[in-house]
Amino acid sequence: MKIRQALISLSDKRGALEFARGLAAQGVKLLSTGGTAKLLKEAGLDVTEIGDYTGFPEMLDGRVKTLHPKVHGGILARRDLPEHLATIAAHDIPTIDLVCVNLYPFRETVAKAGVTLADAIENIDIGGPAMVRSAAKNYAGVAIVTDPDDYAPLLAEMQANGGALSLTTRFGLAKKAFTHTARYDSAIANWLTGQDDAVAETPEAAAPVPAAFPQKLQLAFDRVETLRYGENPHQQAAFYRDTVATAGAIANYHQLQGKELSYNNIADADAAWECVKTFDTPACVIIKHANPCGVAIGATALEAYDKAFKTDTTSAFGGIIAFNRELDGSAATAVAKQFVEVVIAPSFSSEARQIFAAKQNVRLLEVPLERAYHAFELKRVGGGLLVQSPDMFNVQPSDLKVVTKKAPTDAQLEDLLFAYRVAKFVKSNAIVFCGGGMTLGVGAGQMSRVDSTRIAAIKAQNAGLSLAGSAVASDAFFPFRDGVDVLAEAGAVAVIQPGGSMRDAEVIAAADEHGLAMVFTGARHFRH
Ligand code: 93A
Repeated sequence: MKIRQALISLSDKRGALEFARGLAAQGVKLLSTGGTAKLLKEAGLDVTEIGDYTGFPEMLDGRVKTLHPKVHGGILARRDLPEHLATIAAHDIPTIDLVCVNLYPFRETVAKAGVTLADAIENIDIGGPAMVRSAAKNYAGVAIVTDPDDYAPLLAEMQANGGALSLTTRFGLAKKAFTHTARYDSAIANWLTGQDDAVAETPEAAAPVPAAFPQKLQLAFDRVETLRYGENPHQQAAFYRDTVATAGAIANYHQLQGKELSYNNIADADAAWECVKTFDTPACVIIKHANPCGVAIGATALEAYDKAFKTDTTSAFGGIIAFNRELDGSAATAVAKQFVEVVIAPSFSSEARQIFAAKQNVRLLEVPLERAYHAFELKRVGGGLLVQSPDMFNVQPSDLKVVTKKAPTDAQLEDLLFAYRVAKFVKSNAIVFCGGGMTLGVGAGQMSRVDSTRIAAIKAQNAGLSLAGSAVASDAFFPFRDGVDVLAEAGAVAVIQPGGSMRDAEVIAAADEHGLAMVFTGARHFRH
């Protein structure tokens, strides 16, 4: 289908001129709205203003520009129906074959501090989405362009095809276009439902800060890939990415080599990546079944890996390993000795790439390292959705309160902070023994805290690691003194926990009895 006439109406004018020039060069007639027409005319392009085209001026402060039968008739007429073509001809309506639109910046407007309801309302685009939807509905005869990144490839396709775009291309553009308007309406619905009803009375006053959780939550995700199966082979699965990308998130991965990622791979890679990102010094995290089975910091990636691996050499088999530094040749050599499913790092040196080239099954994921958080965490429950803000508490020395007679030494303090940061990523009830910047024993996912403590101690023993002099973190308070008794017996000398139990006094007394140093953080890290 050859493009003869195009309508261009853009708020985000990035790349507009080059696109319009490219269309004009291929003999396409250009129609455009006020601001866009001005830009194109100033660059010397031959453009018809929409008001001149429809015979109606843009009116009502631009609220009505393109809402006219000459525009929508020219877009919506079915090219395969002679009656439609006769009707538009009778009304002197030429067809519009390409529509290039992006919408008033609603999202950007409401993101501004002190935005008023009136500002927000004026930035609700009506004519734009109407054209986008008209053109997308009639993709059989019209191309709808909503993404500046598509300009260059579309011009190239037209160039190669005598000024035409294929049906497949137009169908792809239509899908994108409906996603564009769906997201736009979601943003409006989310923001408006977050507003207090009282603002309707005084729309010129700054609108209240939108509630984090609007009454109606509209979410939009883009499918990244269909997965072979879900948690188990009899379950279907796919991976979706937030339409508004979170910087530094696992969904931004770039796979350098290896087999297709599985559902469990992605879930574990996320756990590994989120955990390793918390550390400033070189760190390594090894994950199995969503729990860290070894975490360590070191002077280099290699040292961090060696220490993390030592925590639990048995469980590390088939693990997911993440680094917060470039994976260099020496660390790669060490990692490649083990059976590993996925390795994640901000980058891989060429030496590391070569070492893994001999192990093509290992999946290597490069993810840009940034410590941003997504806005919501979601958990599906029967017939509904649980939504929470992410756990952004990252314990600092100033949060700590010493509650025992003994205070931790500086070295113990370092290990306590490390242990608590790891405990945040261990399924509750979490108990994490640490020493010298590495995990020594991890007790995860137990229904009782004392059992988690016992398991963590047993695991350290199995790994041949001594807990004498160790620091230990508990992700939530000890409800009874029994957990403290077990950890002291295992050899721990310092404890970090949130505090806040009815029996804190009993727990602190037990710690003093054992000669332990105990600190409270004031915030717990449940993880389910
Ligand atoms: O105010 S509108 O809802 N009414 C319209 O009829 C209309 N037509 C196009 N907004 C309308 N537009 C929007 O104007 C487009 O979606 C685009 O974002 C913007 C481009 O305006 P200008 O070319 O004047 O900068």
